[in-house]
Formats: sequence, structure tokens, C-alpha cells
Amino acid sequence: MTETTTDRRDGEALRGRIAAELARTRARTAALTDAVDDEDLMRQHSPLMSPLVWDLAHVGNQEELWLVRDVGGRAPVRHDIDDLYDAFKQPRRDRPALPLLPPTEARAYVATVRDKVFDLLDRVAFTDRPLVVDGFAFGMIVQHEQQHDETMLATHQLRAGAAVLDAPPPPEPRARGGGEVLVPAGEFTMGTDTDPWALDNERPAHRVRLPAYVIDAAPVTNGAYAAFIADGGYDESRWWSPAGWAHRQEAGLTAPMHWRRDGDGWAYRRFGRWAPVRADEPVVHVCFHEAEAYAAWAGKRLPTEAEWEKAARWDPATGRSRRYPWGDEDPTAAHANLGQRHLWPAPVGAYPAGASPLGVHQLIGDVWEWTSTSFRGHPGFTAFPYREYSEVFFGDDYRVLRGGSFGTDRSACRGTFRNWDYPIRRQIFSGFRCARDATPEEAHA
Ligand code: AVJ
Ligand code: FE
Repeated sequence: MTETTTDRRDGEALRGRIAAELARTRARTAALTDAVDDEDLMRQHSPLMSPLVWDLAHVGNQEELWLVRDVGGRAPVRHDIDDLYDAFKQPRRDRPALPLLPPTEARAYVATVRDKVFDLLDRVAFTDRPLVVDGFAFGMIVQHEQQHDETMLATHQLRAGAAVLDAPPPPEPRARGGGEVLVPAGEFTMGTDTDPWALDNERPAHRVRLPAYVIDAAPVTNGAYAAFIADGGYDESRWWSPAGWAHRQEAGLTAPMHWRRDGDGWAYRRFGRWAPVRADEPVVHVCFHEAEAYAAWAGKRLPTEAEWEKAARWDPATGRSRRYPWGDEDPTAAHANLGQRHLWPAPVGAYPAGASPLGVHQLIGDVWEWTSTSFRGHPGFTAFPYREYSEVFFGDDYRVLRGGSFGTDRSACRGTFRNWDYPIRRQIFSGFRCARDATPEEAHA
């Protein structure tokens, strides 16, 4: 096939976009790792997390494997360290004992890899080869680094000691955000075939039919969650599943992670600073079991993943599924609390410009939202480009979370994006909203 002028111009535009995304992402990685000293970078702040210096070199190693070696066909930079930074060969709890690259070497390594990537980006032809079509592998690597940046942010949240991260507080409410929204029965398109940087687990697009249901217009707030605690929610097994109650007992759960009593209220430790818990902010740092127990106490349930996605994407005017609740345009600061622009969730009603056509708010950003669905492939799923990104996690061990948090970058967040974790995990920026079946009267309204 001969290259036309249009192909060449499109290729140049794509190259420019990729270079900008790589640079923007690396600036975030640098900020997260330059914020603490070398000893702190090497230390394990929680058995659930890697030392920050492991995440840093792992990001470079994945970039080397996929872009330098595979896309670029270049010689390895550091073949000898592949095993150290293979997440499957090294469980998180063992990572601090490994002979990791010290901070200076890790920084030099990721910089060397990045130089080679910029060099090959100048020459790469965006052919039909699946790995490079529309710059997919570059997009995958940007998203991978951003996902580790969010993980590093969660590590910062677990760090003991003085605060090292700063950001302005999120915006104040500009609209009423509470209540519930009825989503009428019918089919919608779930997943995508067309989003060029969508990962394998978001594909393919397929039709899903749902009965009418009702979903909360906003995530569950601290105020509502504190009422559940005050009502003895953590002491009554009837609100919890058997597995949830066993975990609540064994782990001694009494409140969200990072909360402590403060007079007759609560305080919440955010990146090294204690602040009063604010009633109108979405609750964060709850596990799936806590979310499920709250929903039962409230007379509701968690949404299924399909219910979450229909609420986030379905446009009643056209019947189309959009990329985001507000339309197809990329998120801006007016749409959603993303990208570590703020260091905690925004109060309900802070993002009216980000609401869906039916009036569901804050689906994107603020907190990852637990759904009741186990992580599986969409019908017709094909692993690409490697089974270890998604497929090896399919099954009932993991629940799906949707929508991204204040710590999620826009490149790793959209109406189809899927996250997953164990139902006991809460060091991530996880919250939830509730749903329920529509009553017959509502369904026929
Ligand atoms: C999609 C967030 C569950 O961190 O385990 C990073 C992302 N995959 N490196 C994870 C990921 C490989 C993944 N999550
Ligand atoms: Fe990774």
C-alpha cells in the first residue's frame, strides 16, 4: 500500500499526540517519586504495595518490552532485570527483598528506555499491524504508567510521616446531586470496537438488554455512610454476606480505612494530614463487602457492571452509547475530578457538566465504584496483546470497579474502562453508589 499525504499528516498528528501523552505521564511519575528521599523510595510502606522504586523501574521495563523490543525491534536495554520487574514472578510482599535498582539507577534506566522510545516513535509506521494500528502499543504503555502512578499515589496514602503531596481542594457543589434516576428497560451497547486505545477487556462491543432499574444520582456520601455506622451497621451480620461478615470479623473492620473518631464525628487521614470527614463527599477506602453491607442496610443493592455502564453511556435521545456520560469529548477539569488534580473526592454536585443525559452525576472520577459483577471477558473476548493484562484475572475472585477516582488519569478512564480487585481490598480509592430494581409502577411510567 502506498502512503498518501493524508496518511502522512495523520501519522504526524498521532506521533505528536503520543509524544505529549508520554511526556505528561512521565512528569507525573517523576513528581510521585521525587517527592520522597531514596530511603523512602526503597522502603515498603505496606505489604499490599511495592516499594515506589519497584513501580518506577517496572514501568520502564514494560515500556522496554513492548515498545523498544517488540514495536521497535531494538536490542534489549537491560535483559538481566526482566525477572525482577515481572509482576507475576515477584509477589508484592517479596519485592523489598529483591536486589532492585537503587533510585539513581532506576531513574537512569527509565530515561534510557524513554530516549529510545522517542527515537523509534520518530520512525515508526502506523501500519495495520494490530500492535501499532492507531498507536495502540504506545497508548497501552501510557495507560500502564498512569495505572502505576495511581498505585504509587495509593502507596503515598499509606505512608506514615509528614505530608509531601499538595493540591488545591476540589470544587464546591454547583448543583443538587442527590436522589435516584430511573433507567428505562431496553438494550444498549456495552463495550467498544472503535475506541483505538481501549484495552482487550473493554472489547468487543455487544448488545445487552436490561430491565428497568433505579440508580443513585451520586456516589454514597460520608454522611450517609456514617449513618450506617451509627446505626450499628458493622455489628449486625444480617447486612453482610457470609464472606463479608467473616472478613469484617477477622479484619476487625469498624469504619472506612484511614478514618478515626473525632469528638462525636470522624476524621480522615489524607496523604499525611488529618481532616474532618465532610458529609457531602463520596466515601472512599471501603471494600466491596462494606459497600454491599451498606447497600443492604439502605434497602438497595450494588449496581451490576452493565447497569453502571448503561447509566454512564446510554444516550436516550439517540440510543447510542457515548464514550463518557457527557458525550464523546475527552474529560476536562469541568467534567470530572481526575488526574490527581485534587487529593480527595469532590462533594456531590461539584460536576454538573459531567452528568449523564438522565442526570446521573460523578460517574467518572472521584472514586472507583464497586459493582456486583465478577471480572470476566465480554462475549467474544480475545486476549490482546498478552493474557496477563486481563485474562488471568477472570473469575469470581475479583469484582469490577468502574469510573476512575481522583487519582486516575484521563488516559486510563472512560465509560468502557474496567478495573478489578479482590472484594476485601480498600487501600485503593474505592467507593460505590447503590441501585435497585424499578417497581412495576416506575417501570411502566
Ligand atoms: C487494572 C489496576 C488491576 O494494577 O494490577 C498494572 C493494572 N496491570 N500493571 C493492576 C496493571 C499491569 C492493574 N489493575
Ligand atoms: Fe504493571
